[in-house]
Amino acid sequence: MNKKLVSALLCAAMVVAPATTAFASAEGKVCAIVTKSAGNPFNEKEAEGFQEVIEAEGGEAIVKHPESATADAQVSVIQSLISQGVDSICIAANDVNALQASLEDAMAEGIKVCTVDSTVNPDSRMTHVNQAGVQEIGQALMDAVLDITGGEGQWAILSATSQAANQNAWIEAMQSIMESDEKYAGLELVEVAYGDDEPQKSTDQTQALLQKYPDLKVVCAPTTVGIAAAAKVLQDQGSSVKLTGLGLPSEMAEYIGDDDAHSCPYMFLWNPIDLGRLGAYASIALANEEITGAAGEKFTAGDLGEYEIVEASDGGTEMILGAPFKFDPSNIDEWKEVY
Ligand code: RAM
Repeated sequence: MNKKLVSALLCAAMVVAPATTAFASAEGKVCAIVTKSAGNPFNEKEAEGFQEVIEAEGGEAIVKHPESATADAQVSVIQSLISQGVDSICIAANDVNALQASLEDAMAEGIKVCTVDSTVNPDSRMTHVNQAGVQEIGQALMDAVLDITGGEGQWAILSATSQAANQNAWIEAMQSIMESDEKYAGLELVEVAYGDDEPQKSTDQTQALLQKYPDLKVVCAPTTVGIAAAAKVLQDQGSSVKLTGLGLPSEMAEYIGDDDAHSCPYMFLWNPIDLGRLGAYASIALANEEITGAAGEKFTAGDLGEYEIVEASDGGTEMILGAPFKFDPSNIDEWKEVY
């Protein structure tokens, strides 16, 4: 009898074994991604990577692009996801603090919450999937401004929304880098303008900057929507003002060049599809309780490899996809086909 029981248990263990080794699978899980807003190709690519991984791992992916890049629009999406009883929410937040009550409600219901791209305060998330280190992005952009201005003169920032945690963190990093070293002393940041990640508003804001500051040398737009709008304004007008920032190669290829005919000598970004993929793997690992979001935990993100959760500068935790990548005339044609 005992022998039979033992062999039955062994058989059961063998049947169960593949399921446990495939512990990272999303089978039976409903995993949601909430982006900043609809109509932004960066967000669409991020969601595409997320959906691909969740579905490949056997789960159900829900993709939500709120109509506008506001916290209110995201709160109502979060509330409906809570009532649907999803297993996880991965969100690119439009505000650091305004989502706290709804994300805490979600976590109280057992829904695993992580942020991607743009984070919330540490109490409102389990961990953050960051595209690159804040300091690294700030440094790359600040050095680009220094280089493209020729070391001195006026420059302006064209950002996304004034509440965007990611853009605000990068802008703060740029400002503190600028103040920390004498080599930036000749640079004057004249304004931080906000195009709200809307093409028309970003276009209007660029035109306003050109009118207000006739001596402006460089615009730095740390947003893919802003940089694409500004590139078109500057290039169409044959302006001598140059542009850098964070842009999608597919949208920026026609504006990248070293001569007067092109508005942007070079810019940076990371792979938004991989960012969504990493968000999906993190969501699956959280939903399976393989990780809790604590610093020091490690997990395997499919073919992206192993990631470690580390302390973030806001007191919460994060994982970092990689370093920002530079796009210039030498590589833009190759990358414009990819994302
Ligand atoms: C825009 C969004 C996004 C940001 C990129 C660089 O598409 O604001 O949050 O990461 O730019």
